[in-house]
Amino acid sequence: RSPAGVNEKKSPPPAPSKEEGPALTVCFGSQTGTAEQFAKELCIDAKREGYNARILDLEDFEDVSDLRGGGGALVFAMATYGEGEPTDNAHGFMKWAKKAVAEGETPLAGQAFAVFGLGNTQYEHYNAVGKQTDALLAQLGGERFAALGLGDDDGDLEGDFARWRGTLWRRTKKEEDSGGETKVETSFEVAVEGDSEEFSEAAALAAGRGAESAPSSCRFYFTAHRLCVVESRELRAPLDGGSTRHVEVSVPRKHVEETTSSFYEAADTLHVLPENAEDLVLPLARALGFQGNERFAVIGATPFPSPCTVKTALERYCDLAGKPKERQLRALASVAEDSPRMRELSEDLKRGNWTPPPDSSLASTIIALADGAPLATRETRARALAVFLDAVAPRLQPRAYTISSSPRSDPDRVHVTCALVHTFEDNPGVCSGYLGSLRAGDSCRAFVRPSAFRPPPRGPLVLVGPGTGLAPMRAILRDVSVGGTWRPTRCILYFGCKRPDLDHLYRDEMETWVADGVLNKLEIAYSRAQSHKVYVQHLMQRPDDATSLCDALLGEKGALLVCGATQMGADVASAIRSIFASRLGSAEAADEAIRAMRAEGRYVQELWA
Ligand code: 2AM
Repeated sequence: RSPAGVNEKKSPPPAPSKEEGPALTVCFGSQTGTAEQFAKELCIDAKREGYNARILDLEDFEDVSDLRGGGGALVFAMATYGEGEPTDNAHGFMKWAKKAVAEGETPLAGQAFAVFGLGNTQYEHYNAVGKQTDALLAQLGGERFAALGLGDDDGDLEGDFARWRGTLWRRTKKEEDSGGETKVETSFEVAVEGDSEEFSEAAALAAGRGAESAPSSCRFYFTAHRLCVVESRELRAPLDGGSTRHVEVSVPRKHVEETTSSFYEAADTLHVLPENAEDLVLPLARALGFQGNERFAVIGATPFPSPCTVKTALERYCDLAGKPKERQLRALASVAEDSPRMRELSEDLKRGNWTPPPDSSLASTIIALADGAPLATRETRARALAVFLDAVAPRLQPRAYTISSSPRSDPDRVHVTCALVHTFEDNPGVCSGYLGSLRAGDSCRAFVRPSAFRPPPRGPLVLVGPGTGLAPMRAILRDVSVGGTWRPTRCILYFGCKRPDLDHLYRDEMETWVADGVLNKLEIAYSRAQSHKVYVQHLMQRPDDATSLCDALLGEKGALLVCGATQMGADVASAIRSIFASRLGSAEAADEAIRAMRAEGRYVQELWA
């Protein structure tokens, strides 16, 4: 997977001295927190190597002096988001870099840099941002001291990162020999009420720190709204164990009354903050030496709101569901040395004798290791908690759902259509189906992020949304049905599902749209209603469909919206290409027409792996 054509490896930045090391800045572009976590780890590595390292959230980037400050090397951890876009916090930086390159400037002349990109090979624009950053920094005059690293979240992202990270530093023999005995560094400590005299003062300080002092990647812990679930119903027949739920949550009253700014827009994403189940959190708290109801305050950083109880922190801010990683257990073992189980584990880890138990999560592994007895003592539990919260558990990330309603048709409700892979009941404690597990009367913490899924307001609209890819199409059609923002000259919908009696989502609503003239053409591909598969792209290629698609998209310059699985998106793209090629006479002309549609915002996709 290593990229072709990267420059040969140069020597790393100036050799560090142990006292006041040379400066090094680790920058990150992170959407869900993984790149940020990698950046933190790189920073810890760099300090160990003797650098005077600091972290720069690219959200805080203003101009080149932010990168030049200290004069040392730059290391970037850059995630690619959506359709090959930078993460929200990296937009400003990427814009600056592209502009400087376009103007022929070299503000980073001689600056040592290295880039690690986080991406997913399931997406068309694999690691686009990591690759772009690497190229831009070189064009700005920077000198690469390590080859571009690319991590694949569809494969082994952690492993890719570990291998790249290993090539970054020139390690001395002595440090290699120490075999990971180094003290775990954390970016904060905690004061536990009753254990520490510092608690009151720390609690007052922590309570005074709001969202603005939190890293941008977890500000949502402070700013999310508490929303009430008003409705939750199943959209599929209970025939094959699958579940797709229609969930409606309330819009905060203030936004319903203030009609000038709506709380959300059709097809935006609702980010829901999941919570871990109590029956997982309490045994974990006990494993760390707590009951759960003890209050603590974070000292020195603002990773999440505190003071809070141990139970709240484990419920809301810790991702407990991932597979346990060696690095996480090594960190925990270093602070729970009193526990014979942890000493044993530590030895096993050192000898490379440890493999994660099959089907276990981080939490269940730790609970099993504790086996009913706490891993930390009263004296060590505050440190164990700080290490667990900062160096072991990743921050729990919001789950994004495409909104399937419009503020014009549904001003006081946000609708989402969510497919559940596992139901909450099957897999208690794991949050994959958190929103779908909630019922009317429950509440959840959530916030809205704008999406790029904004078709032009006029002209013909061709909507292709099989399965839950229907969600943004429904949002737009509900808007059209009340004469909202979108007033297309006509609407064509291609929907796909397995069978009419099984998973034809919102069937009644679709029929009403047809009857009311909101939809001028509705085509449904039932993939499993006959002996061979029929998909949306097959229907689109029938001669009459191909003609009307060319008329709408080429003749009348309409927009094509595609939402659903990546493979479907790729198949639809090649169907469109061949339809256009027949009409326009060549594949080149078809490609040119597709390029023009993309450039004019008339070919919009939202695809997921
Ligand atoms: P299948 O599960 O029978 O293969 C929603 O998931 C619908 O999209 C299902 O009917 C599913 O069919 C279909 N689907 C699966 N892969 C597809 C693809 N590559 N292109 C279009 N539709 C696809």
